[in-house]
Amino acid sequence: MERIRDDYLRELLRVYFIMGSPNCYQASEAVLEAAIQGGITLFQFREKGKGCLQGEEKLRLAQRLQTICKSYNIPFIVNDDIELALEIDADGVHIGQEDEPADAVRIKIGHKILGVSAHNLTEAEKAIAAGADYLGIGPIYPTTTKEDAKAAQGISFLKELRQTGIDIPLVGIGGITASNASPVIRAGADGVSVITAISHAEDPKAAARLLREAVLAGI
Ligand code: 3NM
Repeated sequence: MERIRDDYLRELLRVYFIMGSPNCYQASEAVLEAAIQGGITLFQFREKGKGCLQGEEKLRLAQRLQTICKSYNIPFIVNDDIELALEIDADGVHIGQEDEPADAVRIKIGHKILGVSAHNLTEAEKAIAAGADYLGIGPIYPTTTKEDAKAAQGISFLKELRQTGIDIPLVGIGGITASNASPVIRAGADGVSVITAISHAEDPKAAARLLREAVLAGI
């Protein structure tokens, strides 16, 4: 497997759905399948928070969701858990600043996709030097989904990164919905990552479709 090309990754980041069982009111499998049918372009398994599955149960859910992604050709990214990503041969991992350093993760995962959350220019430059394929920038808007989320920063940091000449694929995250997605794209993000906007929607398929329309309108 070769390292993913930037132009292909930019397309994958357009509508990036993140979720784990604590985020869903319905079965995670049903939510994921509906989201895919609505037009998400990438999926991240993030089994975190109150009531999250552990061990064997987490592994089984990951495998079931990965099977669904495979059947629709949607790449499957694992949040934080490098061992799980390697065990199931996921397409990539996403790590935060509190996790293992990005350069060590890059060595472990080879050419799998590596996403890193960055909150300032120093973190962004360090992640790029360590071999990140894309950066997650957030929280753009207020969010209650991530317990230790920082203060919302709006689109200013995204703009700053692009004005500095940083060209790496970027995805905005935090409180993003179909109604507020387009400024994120106009500020320089290649796509948006969402949890709640799809996982809590009564109709996750329709929610994904609306989000996709909003993003594509801004490209
Ligand atoms: N990371 P929602 S904000 C997982 O700022 C995550 O790095 C963030 O969930 C960051 O779409 C966030 O429900 C939560 O706001 C995103």
